Amino acid sequence: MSLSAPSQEADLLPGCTPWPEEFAARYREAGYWQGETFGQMLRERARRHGDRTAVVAGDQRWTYRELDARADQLAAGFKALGIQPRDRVVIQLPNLGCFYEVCFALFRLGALPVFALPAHRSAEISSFCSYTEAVAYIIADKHSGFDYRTLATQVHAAVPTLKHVIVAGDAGPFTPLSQLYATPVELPEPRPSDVAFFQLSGGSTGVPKLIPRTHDDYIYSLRGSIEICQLDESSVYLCALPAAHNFPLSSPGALGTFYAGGTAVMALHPSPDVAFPLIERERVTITALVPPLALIWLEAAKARRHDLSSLRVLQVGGARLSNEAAQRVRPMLGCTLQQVYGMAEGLVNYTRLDDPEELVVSTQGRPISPADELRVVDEDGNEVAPGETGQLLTRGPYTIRGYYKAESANARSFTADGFYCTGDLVRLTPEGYVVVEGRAKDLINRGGEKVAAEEVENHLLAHPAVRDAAVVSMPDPFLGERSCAFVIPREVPPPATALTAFLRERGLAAYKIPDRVEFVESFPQTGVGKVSKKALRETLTRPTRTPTSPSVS
Ligand code: OOB
Repeated sequence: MSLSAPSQEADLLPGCTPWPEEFAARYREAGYWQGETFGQMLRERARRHGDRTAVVAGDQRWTYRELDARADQLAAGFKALGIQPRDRVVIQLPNLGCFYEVCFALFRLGALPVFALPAHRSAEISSFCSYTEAVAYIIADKHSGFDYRTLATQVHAAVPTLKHVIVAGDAGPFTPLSQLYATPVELPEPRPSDVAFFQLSGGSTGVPKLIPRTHDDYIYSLRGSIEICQLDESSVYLCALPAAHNFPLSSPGALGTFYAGGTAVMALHPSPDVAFPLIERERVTITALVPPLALIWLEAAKARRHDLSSLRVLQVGGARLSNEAAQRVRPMLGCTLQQVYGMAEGLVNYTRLDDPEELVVSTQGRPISPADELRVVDEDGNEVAPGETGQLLTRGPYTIRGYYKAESANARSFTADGFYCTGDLVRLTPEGYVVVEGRAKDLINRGGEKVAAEEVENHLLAHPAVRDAAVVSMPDPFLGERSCAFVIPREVPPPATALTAFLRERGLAAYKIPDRVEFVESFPQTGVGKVSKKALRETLTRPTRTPTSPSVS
């Protein structure tokens, strides 16, 4: 445990914003940052819980000792390929058993995973790889009917820094992951205060922003989460959401489960068909879902074909869960609901497991840490009266101070005194619990999947028949929100399907393709002459496209 680390400023990865020295010192002194790295954490768990099962994936099971050894072997293999400390490596893997081996191998090497989601396509992946100057891209061969090697061929051609494509499964022309398990080598220990990996921001700008998380800050969020969610070595966590997302990774997620010495079970798909038999077989105790999936699980549980009695906690977050659905969790699934309101930038709020029903059903919880600072402000940045709704600003020991290499976005997303502007409209209850009331940021929350309006608008504007585009949310009973693109055509409007096909061809992830397209002659304006998205939203009455299920895989 190192209490007196030298100035972070000098050490942190260039392009990242350090916590001011005064705050860093305070967080160390309070014991939040304990100077531990992920590599050490796994080593220590392997020593303490060597024979316990760490990961279950399909028919494969790895003990802590095996996970530890495999991470060492893979770190040696990555090093032999030429991957260096601080090199960025984009990971796009479905919920396979090798997911955590790859992560821990890179953590040990000090190389930095960039966590992409399986739903991302060439537009997103090329942008992450070029933005971070990634040297390697790690994929599965195929998943959910999609061949990631084809995507990798495109990305490889487009990004000059990318030296290696590493494939779990049939590698085709690329490097097979299976051949990289080499004899372990000595590796220098990364600094706990340095960046460990990048999460992606749901973001509201044209280009997705990258969130640098340090060993110190992320491990603190794990410790806090484990305590709140009461995990220990008997806990069995089902990873049903995409493993790379912050929620199933760390709230408390699989990494929290490892910290506690429990078992993480991978579900390749979050549907009840896949998840329920796993809950029964592995005696799962806790899992995490986004609201539309929780609705599907509640329906499926009526059939009572599987024994779900081991499940103690169902966490729901990523988007607002209706009070009505919240009330059905215990009667239908026989477990405690925990609402989770978090963000990859840091702050995570949980309802507590012993909270009264009223708070669990109607709030999104309270922060992990006593050191989390929350301010609710009006449009001028002044604090609102207690209980009033305003934008949530936050700062604390596991909330970043800036995005990676994004000076102008940082000037907008962070206040001068380092508060992150969440873009969420919230109110605080007298107990200090957060209720999410809406959003000030230009984003569509499609059942937990975040769609930045500007990103989709920029792609639409690239179509020769489009003069202007504005993407807005429309309410949806299942996903909470879907997206609608209002388009001003240059002359004759193209068929809506031609526009959506165009977006797909540009390599945009399926969940970002507008659910509905409306052609208009002009956009309504606000008083200051900006497009009034509020007025556009109000013109929407009924959905026209057949609803699709959420693409969470
Ligand atoms: C989680 O993280 P992100 O980074 O994908 O998205 C963060 C945003 C929040 O700013 C908020 O707008 C929305 O997602 N959100 C919720 C919510 N949880 C997240 N809105 C309403 N109710 C909720 N319960 O989504 C995330 C990260 C860690 C844990 C859980 C969720």
